Amino acid sequence: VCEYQGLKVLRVSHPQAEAAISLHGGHLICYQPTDEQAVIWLSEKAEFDHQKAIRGGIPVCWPWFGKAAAPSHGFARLSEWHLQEHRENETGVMISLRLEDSDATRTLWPHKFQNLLTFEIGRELRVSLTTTNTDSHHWSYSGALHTYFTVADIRDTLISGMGKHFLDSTQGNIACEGEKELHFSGETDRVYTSPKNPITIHDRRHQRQVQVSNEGHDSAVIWNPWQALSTSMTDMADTSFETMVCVEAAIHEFPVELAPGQSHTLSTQVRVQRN
Ligand code: TA6
Repeated sequence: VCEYQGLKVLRVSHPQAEAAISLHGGHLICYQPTDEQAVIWLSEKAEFDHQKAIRGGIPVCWPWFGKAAAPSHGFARLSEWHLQEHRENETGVMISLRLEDSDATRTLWPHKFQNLLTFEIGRELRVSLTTTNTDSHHWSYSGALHTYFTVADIRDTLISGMGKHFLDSTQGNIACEGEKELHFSGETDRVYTSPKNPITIHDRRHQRQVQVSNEGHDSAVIWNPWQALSTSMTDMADTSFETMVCVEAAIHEFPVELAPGQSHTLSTQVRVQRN
């Protein structure tokens, strides 16, 4: 554990990969398999502040997605997580973090819970969020593993495998049917409602494909803010939209309902393949 701009960060250095995880937010901020370029994007203007979510990495949006309530995308990405377990072997490192309800979380959301967030870091990356209802009544939640991926050039990147049906957040969430491949030429904010595995990011200029396989989700969100929105955000450089795309494992359409004692796992797995 080291201090990075006032936040506690776990640094992982293993023959298979390097990574860094901030306890603020339970937020993976860097992942790079050995002999490969960075896979996860972090904004050069990211703010490392206990009151804010980090721009880039893998924000944990929980127990709601988007602006359903305040704070936007829930409180998990603003909370301090605790180290639960750490193991390693020749294939990689496993780190799990824990977040439980507190007076602060119950003011925002009146339920008892336990979240275990597990990172398996090696040639591939797997992130799993297991949510358990530790209360005496049913409750439901939604959310996302809101992964920001690095691409060489968004205009030379395409995505496949996300299905055709989506809700377009740039047009008031109207239901649309798209093509099998998504190319980028403007602001894109879509909730794909029947995604398959894997979703593939074809990063042509890096001559690689990044495969994203999600479980425990009902949707895949794909987001690029493009120029105007990037410029309006204090934690993004004006042109940094050119080197990122979010492909998210989301619980969006059908909130997960948990009875007391029940658990559910949302996960995303990331694998890089060279052309
Ligand atoms: O996942 C896409 C999205 O919900 C967009 O609508 C956009 O607002 C983005 O997430 C980032 O949200 P944030 O609260 O981190 O600024």
